[in-house]
Amino acid sequence: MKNLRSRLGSPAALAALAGMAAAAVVLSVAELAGAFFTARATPLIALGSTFIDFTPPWMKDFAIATFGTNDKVALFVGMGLTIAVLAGVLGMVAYRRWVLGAAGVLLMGAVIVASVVTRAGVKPLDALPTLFGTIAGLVVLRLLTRQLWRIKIWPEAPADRAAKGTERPASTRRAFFAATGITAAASVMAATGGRLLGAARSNIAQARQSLQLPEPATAAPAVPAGVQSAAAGVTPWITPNNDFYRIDTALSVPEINVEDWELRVHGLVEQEVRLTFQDLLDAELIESHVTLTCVSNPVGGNLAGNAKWLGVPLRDVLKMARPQPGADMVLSTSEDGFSASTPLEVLQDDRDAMLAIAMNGEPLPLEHGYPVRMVVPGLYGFVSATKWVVDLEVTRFADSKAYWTQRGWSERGPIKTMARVEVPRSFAKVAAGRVAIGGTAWAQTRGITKVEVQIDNGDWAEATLSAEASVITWRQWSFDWEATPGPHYIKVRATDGTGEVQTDQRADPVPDGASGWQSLMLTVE
Ligand SMILES: Nc1nc2c(c(=O)[nH]1)N[C@H]1C(S)=C(S)[C@@H](COP(=O)(O)O)O[C@H]1N2
Ligand SMILES: [Mo]
Repeated sequence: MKNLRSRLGSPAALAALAGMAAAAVVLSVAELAGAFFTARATPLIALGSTFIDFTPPWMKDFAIATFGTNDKVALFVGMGLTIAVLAGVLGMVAYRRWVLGAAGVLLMGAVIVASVVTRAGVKPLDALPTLFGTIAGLVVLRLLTRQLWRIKIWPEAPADRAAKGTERPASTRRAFFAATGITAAASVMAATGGRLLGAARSNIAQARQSLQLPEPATAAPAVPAGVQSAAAGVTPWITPNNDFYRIDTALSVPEINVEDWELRVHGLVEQEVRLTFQDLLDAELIESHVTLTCVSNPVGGNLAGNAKWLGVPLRDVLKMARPQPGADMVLSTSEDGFSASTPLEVLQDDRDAMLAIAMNGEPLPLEHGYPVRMVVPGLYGFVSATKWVVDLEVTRFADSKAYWTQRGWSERGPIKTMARVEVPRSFAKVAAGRVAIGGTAWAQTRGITKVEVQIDNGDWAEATLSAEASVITWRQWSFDWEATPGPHYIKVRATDGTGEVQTDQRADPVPDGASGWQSLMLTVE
């Protein structure tokens, strides 16, 4: 106990603490100043985004498999720990050799600035918050290490420092802890203040609220009765916006004013086209139910959602631009630098690919692409569903690579046929007797014509399909099972509209989507 206490109070430990306090100052001052600059330019957001951009496919896969849609929280926790360790080391170095420590802090500042200014849509001036933060952090580190030097109870204190200390009033550990505590509290206040100020200065959420949506020229076909699974507890057929899965590389959601939004359609086209948001409002809008699916969705996973989208058909936009012969791909790019490669013909056929401006009767939620995103039936999101879209380049697969393709994922991504069990849950304990099994299946653009359930490696039995709204939406199912006590294994598979049975070949999400049959174990009591 005494040993631990003396260790925690050792100069090295206190110097490490000083380093962490200084790092908190760097980050919080940058956060406070950052309220007046582009949101993506604060150190944590910029560093995290740079890290994401260097994420190899296996790591993205691992992060989503392990943390699901909490992958961003996990990233921030990991970054926080890394920064704390680095800052601790720098604090110890600065205590022994100030010049070296200061150089280390400046180097870290430079790394952050580099990561800030290389973000898409960030201006050079956006480096200022990091500069302010680094200077403030240096000052605080200097003050705290000086104070440490003036605590003269350690024989191992650097000799020259101890001598210097005699010129000034000696300090105590207690005073040092007070100073660090005040620094930490001030940092928390500055960071919170920066957050609140940033939110208050941004009026995007309000602008979204007051946006008036036009009526579609072509309303969505009525959803037939009975699309919902007969089994209680299956996911709602329409996914409420708040429950819709969110997958993107954006650590800070792009904030785009509809007045500033513009879409440029260019590349291999006869006529370059520029569209404003008002142009979209004035266009002939369509409305369509479309199920989106993420390529990272594991077998049985929940990275899929179904919504009613309102937007301008992409075939109309492309008609205005008139693609040249030889073009076979459209590279869509978001305001924050993400891109997706979509086959040109998919955007020209009659499948309701669109520039969407509304989701389930509301303007797009900020996290789902406000003000404009792409929605393309039949393709995984990473090659089609660009949120915050601002640029369409008509090009060729041979000439351009999209964001995830550059990182080892496929260049094309048609959605694979998938059946999912939602009730009962895997490893559930259920009572013997009638058990309602139920779930959702999808094979967008082909449709689902059959779902089968297999109990304990017995014969495949047909489930009851719920009504089909269209081939571009998911389809629910249910199955009544007379459950007998004991452990049981359930497997499920779907057949698509072309008659093809879902493959039992297991594949990982990388590079073009998971496959295989979901299988789960239940205990009947
Ligand atoms: N700008 C941008 N758009 C993006 C992404 C992204 O990282 N950035 N991710 C894509 C992926 S991988 C998927 S699965 C869908 C998810 O859309 P959602 O978050 O609205 O469900 O968005 C797509 N559009
Ligand atoms: Mo995705």
